[in-house]
Amino acid sequence: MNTSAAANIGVVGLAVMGSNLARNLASREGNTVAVYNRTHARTEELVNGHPEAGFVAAASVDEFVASLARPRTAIIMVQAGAGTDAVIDQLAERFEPGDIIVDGGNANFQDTIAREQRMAPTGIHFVGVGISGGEEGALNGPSIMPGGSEDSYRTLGPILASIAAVAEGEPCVTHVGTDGAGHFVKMIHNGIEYADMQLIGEAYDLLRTVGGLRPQAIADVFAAWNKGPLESYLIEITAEILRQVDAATGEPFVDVVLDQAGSKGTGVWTVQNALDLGIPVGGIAEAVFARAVSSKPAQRAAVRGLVTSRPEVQKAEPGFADDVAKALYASKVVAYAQGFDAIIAGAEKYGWNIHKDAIAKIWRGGCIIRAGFLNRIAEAYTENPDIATLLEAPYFAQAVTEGEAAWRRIVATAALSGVPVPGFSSALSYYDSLAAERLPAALIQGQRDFFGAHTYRRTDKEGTFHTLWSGDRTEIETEGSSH
Ligand code: NBP
Repeated sequence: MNTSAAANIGVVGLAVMGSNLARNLASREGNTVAVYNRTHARTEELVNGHPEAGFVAAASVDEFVASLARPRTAIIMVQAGAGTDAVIDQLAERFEPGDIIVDGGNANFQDTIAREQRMAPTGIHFVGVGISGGEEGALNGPSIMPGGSEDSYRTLGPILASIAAVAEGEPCVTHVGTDGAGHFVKMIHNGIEYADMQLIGEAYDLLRTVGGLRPQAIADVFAAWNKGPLESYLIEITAEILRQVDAATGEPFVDVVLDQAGSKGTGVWTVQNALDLGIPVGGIAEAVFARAVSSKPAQRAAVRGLVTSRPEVQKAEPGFADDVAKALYASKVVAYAQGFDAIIAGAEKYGWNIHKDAIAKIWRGGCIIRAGFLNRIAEAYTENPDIATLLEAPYFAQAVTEGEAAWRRIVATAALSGVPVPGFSSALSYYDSLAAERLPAALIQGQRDFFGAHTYRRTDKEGTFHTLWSGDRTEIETEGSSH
């Protein structure tokens, strides 16, 4: 076993993600990679399977730590939660001030903030890094979202840049912000991914149910869309999935898959945190809920059993697929606008100096939501970092305005045809809410004042007011405000 302090970087946790990341690191010029896994068989499997990588294998934590050159830098790729804490403790016992512990797993950003605080008195840097792109990304180049201190990024940055995906000549990595910023932005990335997938699912459903197209034909539509403004990895793989034929039955693959979507939790975290931050992320929330609805077979069966007739499916007018594309694009702009709003609010709350354009750029490669579209977002935020919403950026404002009539037609057609489009319709309602001259929130304020004396403000003068609803219904000005 080679345990001389020869490795400039180490990986702990050699399941699929850790193994692939270690191989990616080892394939880059100048890196010597130490590897360790709790169950040694996994280490042996990796090292024996990839002699070309020149791994420095360790059979114990002590050996692993001894094999790292100073400042020691180790990336943890174990199951998020208790496993991560166990490994942090093992490394922290042996590391020295200036050494760097990186958590590359899918940690909750609040845990990352707490872990960095716990580590701070020791002088050991703790860095939470969001890594997106699944196993393939880990091996060939993921999108990387590091948090942590500026100081640790000086050492870590070049290593991460060497393994990141490259989009238009730029590595898909940027120092997102301090402590939990990287894991926060990774969480929002996943939330946006949920929304994007749901919207694509709705577009497929409309093309099939209203458009009357077979999966193969819909695959052609998606492949054509992938050559225009909707170009993205998710649109590309959707075409491939729709083309797939089940070998056992000869049916389209999509028809033999049980229609109950699973999830691992980052979408839920995004919505929970957005709720805490007071940021409307309806597009993401509807996507999370749509998966939950799909996975309620008893409720679905109960209502299906009650329904005696479904609405007549509307006739698809010429240009229907183009309308769906426009509705998809406009809804997607809304979902991304909402995601970026959550990032902006998180940055304000947790004190992160986040560059929105840089985040859009690092999502252009390596990750699941990679798309040319992100260039437009980067441009919008570079041009004016202070826009109130992405919908205000000239490019997106024009795209949404141009697609608006189609968007409305599609949501109306879906409603009349009984095709569920929670993503499309919630995005349109969000847009209409922002665009409305007056919202019924005024009436809600009246209700709140009526039953709870919550007070209200007026449109025509400053101050806070309450109507004496159970008295003579005159208005009084009140001290302070609880509106
Ligand atoms: P898993 O999440 O399946 O975790 C398995 C690894 O954790 C094994 O190496 C296992 O060691 C180790 N481990 C556990 Br479990 N408890 C441990 C403990 N108490 N002490 C030490 N090691 C422990 O691995 P994965 O699927 O490769 O994912 C790794 C991380 O990457 C996770 O945080 C995951 O959420 C994240 N991830 C990210 C993406 C993405 O696209 N970014 C995709 C998939 C996963 P053992 O071999 O001894 O059991």
